Order: sequence, then structure tokens, then C-alpha cells
Amino acid sequence: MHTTQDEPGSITLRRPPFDRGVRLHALEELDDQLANLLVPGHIHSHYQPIRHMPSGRPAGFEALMRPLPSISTQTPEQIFHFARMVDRATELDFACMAAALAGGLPIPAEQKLFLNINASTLLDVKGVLSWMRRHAVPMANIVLEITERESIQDTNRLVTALTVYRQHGFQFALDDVGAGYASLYLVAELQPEYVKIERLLVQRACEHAASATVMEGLLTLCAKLGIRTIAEGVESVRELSLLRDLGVPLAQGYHLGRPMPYILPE
Ligand code: G
Ligand code: MN
Repeated sequence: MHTTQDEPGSITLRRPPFDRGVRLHALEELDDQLANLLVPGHIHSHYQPIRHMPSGRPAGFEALMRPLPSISTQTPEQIFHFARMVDRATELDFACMAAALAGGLPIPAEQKLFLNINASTLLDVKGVLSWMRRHAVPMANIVLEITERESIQDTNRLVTALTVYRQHGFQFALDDVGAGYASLYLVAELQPEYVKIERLLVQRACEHAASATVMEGLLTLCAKLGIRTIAEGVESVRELSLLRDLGVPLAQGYHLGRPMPYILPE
């Protein structure tokens, strides 16, 4: 954006004439990048342990997508944001899940593989189930982590979809609870098997009495609904000991294990 002074006292904002072309070019580049990422083998997966609080043993691993750096240096959030804009989030979900399964299986029967999936993708029950069958996914070992709740327009449709997935053995986690305005409403509607408590609330609970009270309330309501809670983004001993005191059953974060490009047996 350029500013020019046309006459004393008035400032006019003018876009440089090439601006539109530059932006179109940038969008085309992003589109090419996305198409390239969707080629099998161009997305990798990292795995971060989710640990039982008393024992420290892994209850499972969350698969986190990582693009090959030669193809994209954007963050997963940026990549998904663009994919949603051009209506390719479902394709990207499948590519990420394929990468996650390639490096994450087999997994011991008592552990779970947590796969992130957009709520909009879950609505295509037939498509998702047939993809899962084709990829021989051990459905009882999978927890689908529902992300991008903003895209849930029709909660009833999603609730019906979850019922069908559950009949096949899938479980669900609601991601980043504490961040979105509709989270508590969705906890009640979807009754996921797991609620993941967002990093900021975990951090603040350590520093701020009111946040610790909010956290306690969240833990109590989840316990009453029979939902297991996972504290996300645990970065310090202090946070870990507070979570222990509060009785949080499961936790994830750099302090408990960084995302790694493979799963080491423990
Ligand atoms: O939205 P979701 O919670 O799935 O995001 C997971 C992201 O958070 C991943 O990119 C992962 O690398 C990152 N992450 C995992 N553990 C921690 C942590 O302890 N601290 C911070 N800052 N980020 C983390
Ligand atoms: Mn997640």
C-alpha cells in the first residue's frame, strides 16, 4: 500500500498497479504447493506421546503432519487454512492420515493413534469409512481428533456421523477445548471420549488462580460426563505437578516428549 499526498491535509491510499498480479501469482504458487503436497510421500508425520499421568507410560501418540521442507515451508495451520479456502481440506486430511498410518502402524493393542481430522471431512461417512477399509486401518486403535470446529454448521449431522463411526470402533477427541467459543456446547453435544485442554489454559492455570479454577471446573464436568481429559502443551515440571494435583489423567507436551519422526517402543 502506498500513501500519497494529493493536496495538503488529505491522504489518499493507493494500491500499486502490480498488487493484484502479485497476489494472484502468490495464490497460484500456494495452489501448486498444495497439489505437490498431495502427491504420496510428500507429507511426513511426526508422533508425540500422550502419557498416563500416574505412570508416565504412553497411552497413545498424536500424529502431526509435517510437509517435506523442499515442497513447503508453511506451518500445518497455514497449509490447512489454504486447503479449506480452495475446498481441498478433505484431500489433505486423507494425505495426512496416509502419512500418519505409514509411520505409526502397527501400534500395540493397548495404545491409540490420534489422527487429526476436519469436522467437514467426518461428514462424508461413506467416503471416510471406505478410505479406512482400503487402508486396512485398525479402527479400534484410532482416536479421531476433531479439528476446525468453526466449520460445524449442522451439529446434528455430525452427531449422527459419530454414531456410525463408533459402531466401527473409532473413538473421538475434541481438540483445543478452552479456545473456541462453542467448545463447551460441543463437549455436551458430541460427548467425545477425550477432551484435549488447550495449551494456553494449562499455562495460565499455573500462573493465575482464576484459570486454575476454570481448569478444575472443566475437569469436573468432563469426569461427570465420563470423558477422559488430556492436558496439551505441558512444557514444565511446574505445570506437570499442578496437573497431577488436579488429577488430570493424561497429558501431552514438550516436557513429556517432543514430536518425533517415528514411534520408539517404550
Ligand atoms: O492443534 P493441535 O493441538 O493438534 O496442535 C498441535 C501442535 O502443537 C503441533 O504442531 C505440535 O508440534 C505443537 N506442540 C506440541 N506440544 C507442544 C508444547 O508443549 N508446546 C508448544 N508450544 N507446542 C506444542
Ligand atoms: Mn490435535
